[in-house]
Amino acid sequence: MSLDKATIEKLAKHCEDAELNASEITKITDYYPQMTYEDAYDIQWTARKAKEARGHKIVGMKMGLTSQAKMKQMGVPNPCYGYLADYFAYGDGAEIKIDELIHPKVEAEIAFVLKNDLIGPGCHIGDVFAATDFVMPAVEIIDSRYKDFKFDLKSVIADNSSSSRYVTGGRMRDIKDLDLKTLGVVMEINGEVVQLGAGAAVLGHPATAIAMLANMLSERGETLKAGEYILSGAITEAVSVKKGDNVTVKFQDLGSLSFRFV
Ligand code: 0L1
Ligand code: MG
Repeated sequence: MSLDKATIEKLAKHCEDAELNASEITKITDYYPQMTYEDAYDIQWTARKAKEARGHKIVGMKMGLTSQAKMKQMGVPNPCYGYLADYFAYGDGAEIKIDELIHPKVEAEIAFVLKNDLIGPGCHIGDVFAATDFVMPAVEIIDSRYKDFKFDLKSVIADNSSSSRYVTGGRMRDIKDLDLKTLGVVMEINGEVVQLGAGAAVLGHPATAIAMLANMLSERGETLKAGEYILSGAITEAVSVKKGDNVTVKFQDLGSLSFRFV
């Protein structure tokens, strides 16, 4: 049985208030075990519309849980998606206020910017190559609103797939000039290497995640739009950070970006 409109709206506000106030909540399936995946995305889209109604712009999308290892670790069957609001965005050299977040973690990703809309279903990696304007480095800062990052897939979808901030920098490149599958990434925190990875960690190739996102969105009659900034999924494991930490991520062929938590 799925949730009624009033409950969807109540839960959207509950999750969004937790994000805005940096306050922990417990996973919502504890109280609504009957909720469906459609309910979970309804909650996410309701909170998204509330942000837009308050004047925020939605600047892009993210794919989450895109590594087989993470799906297995979380015991979830599929990746999930979320949206990126204007105030999530930071540039190279940024100072990010940690007090606005609960228990942030950082993960290295490749961002795609499209020159054409991508419309599912049936979208494949070739469509993504043809529609991509450029790719560039990104670091996503995830911050589940759930206590101790403990959730199930429905709860995390309702919580905008833990989306909270992202930092972008480095070099824009044509996707056709790169081998994103073998592209290496080194993450350092306070000068110490904490994670290494390659693009293949993202569903075998980061462009596969973008095709999957277009197909998932088509289930709601939505599309990926030209100009949107799209995070394709984590290349590295997510690493917890604290106030004062300096994060630098070096991307093969794409340059590097740095920022710190204050
Ligand atoms: O971006 C991600 O891969 C994270 C998605 C949500 C799950 C989590 O918070 O770890
Ligand atoms: Mg991510």
